[in-house]
Amino acid sequence: MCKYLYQFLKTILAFTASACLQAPRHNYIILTLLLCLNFINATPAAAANVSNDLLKQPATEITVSLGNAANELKFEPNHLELQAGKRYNLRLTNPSQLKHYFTAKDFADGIWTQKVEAGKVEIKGAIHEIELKPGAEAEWVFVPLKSGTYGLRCPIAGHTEAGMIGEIVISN
Ligand SMILES: [Cu+2]
Repeated sequence: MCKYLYQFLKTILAFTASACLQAPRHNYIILTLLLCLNFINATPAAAANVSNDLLKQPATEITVSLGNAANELKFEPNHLELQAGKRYNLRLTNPSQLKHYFTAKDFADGIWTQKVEAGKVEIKGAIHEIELKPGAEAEWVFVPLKSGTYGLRCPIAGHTEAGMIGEIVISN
């Protein structure tokens, strides 16, 4: 139903757009239609449900250290247990003198990311890996959606091999 309406509005929009090339004063029609399309094309149901119910839920704080002050190549802790449908604030720190990555692509596909905050910057949308320079910190706020066991690693040359790997389990 919505799809038809969307197609219909798209057709009108295309038609109006060509008409407006000759009559620029009618630009407001395009604006109205665009707003309408945005409304119809709203966030996918899953994300909408997540944002409605969970954004008010206090986030469970977890801290993972990428490397340590002795420059050992490991995640501390290297095993995380999360529950689907809960909101988490994963604090990533890098107390070492080396650059590290938090790379967990399949995990990232199985969660809904609310935001990633680093310094005064806040990033919204899908995130797949985070790079932390020496001394850096970042906060990843998300809700796990898909249960499973996911691999975590730092892909910097030699780091995975040296044991900079981990496991993230999402349970229902
Ligand atoms: Cu590393």
